[in-house]
Amino acid sequence: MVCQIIVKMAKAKCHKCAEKCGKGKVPHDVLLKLDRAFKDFQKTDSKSLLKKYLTQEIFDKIKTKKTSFGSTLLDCVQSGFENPDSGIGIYAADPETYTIFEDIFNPIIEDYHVGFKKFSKHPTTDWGSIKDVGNVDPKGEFVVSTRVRCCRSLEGFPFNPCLTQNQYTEIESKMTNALSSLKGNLKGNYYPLTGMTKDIQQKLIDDHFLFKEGDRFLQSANACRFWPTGRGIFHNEDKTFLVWINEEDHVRIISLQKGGDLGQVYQRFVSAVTEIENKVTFMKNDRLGYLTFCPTNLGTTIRASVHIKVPKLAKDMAKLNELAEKYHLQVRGTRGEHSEAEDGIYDISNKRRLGLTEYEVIKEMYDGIVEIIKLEKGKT
Ligand code: ADP
Ligand code: DAR
Repeated sequence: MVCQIIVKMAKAKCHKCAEKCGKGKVPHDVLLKLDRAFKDFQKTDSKSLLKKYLTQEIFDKIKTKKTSFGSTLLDCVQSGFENPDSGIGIYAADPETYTIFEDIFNPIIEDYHVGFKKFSKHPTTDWGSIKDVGNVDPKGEFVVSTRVRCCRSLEGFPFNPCLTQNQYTEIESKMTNALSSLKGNLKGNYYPLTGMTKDIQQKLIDDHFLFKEGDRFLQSANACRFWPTGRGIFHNEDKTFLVWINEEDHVRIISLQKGGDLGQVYQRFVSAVTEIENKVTFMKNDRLGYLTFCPTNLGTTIRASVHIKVPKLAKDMAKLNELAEKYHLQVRGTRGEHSEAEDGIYDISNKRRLGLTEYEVIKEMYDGIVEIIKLEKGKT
């Protein structure tokens, strides 16, 4: 009952509800645009999961559906249509899209999270035995830095494409109030993008602390409206604990530091997440765990990564990616996804986030990185 009230409140605020909410049909102009865009998309050589799974049959079955927030299939797939080089190609324009458009979301979720099927259920939270998580590179020979992050969406608010300008500032003030009472090594300050000088913003981005601006995939998904209103970063004194507000998701909680001590980074991460969750209610679904804008981040929403130098393995990138696949890892460039490696530094992290507990995700990453380092050492 409470959930229905919460959804009703969110819908009432959704900017789309003015024109499209309720039981109405998908507007004729949207259907025309969808048909045209899908025909063009089918002609591309896109390798995205959207291309792999959006068959004509599924398209025809779901194109006339609409959520109670007013989101259509176009709101979910337009980024993938406009950017054929997408890896995934679809976002959840609001939380209901995971159900209303399940015919396309479910196969993509099952493929990306390797085997999370339609009737699978995400496990309950289990941080595991934190003290058993160690340093992936105790001698400091390969790992430059280690980072663990998760995504959270505030209960009662839709996702980026449905947010009003006021909702961006509401999310920002709810979060900054909650963060302002953190103590000890989590104590810090909030820095809104509004009013931040370009030099300070660029330095934070270059130092891997702040999210980049103008991501074309997010822009095509209508995720950057009213920018930079409601966007910003909270961080502690030594920038080992960061919180992003209203980038791709409502909240990203991040712990990071130099070196390979995943145990220390994870300890700080778990303390931060549990402290914040005592102050703010986040959207959690019985089957999909924590709900996020992108289906790749569902479940635990955790991405644990190292910036690592593996010059011998990196001589053959196809082989390195194959190795990563074997250990359910993913290789990104130095500045994160859709970037190249600089000075031979690769971002390697767990790929799966859904269908495992928090501890299993961290363990999967730890074991994979230890194996990668062993192979790098053994390479002639
Ligand atoms: P995410 O979705 O986890 O935020 P991105 O690929 O967008 O991932 O990366 C965001 C930022 O985090 C980028 O600047 C990237 O360089 C930085 N980053 C990721 N992993 C690490 C790491 N292990 N050490 C330092 N910075 C990192
Ligand atoms: N750029 C989109 C999203 C991929 C997953 N990364 C996220 N959610 N930041 C793509 O389809 O490539």
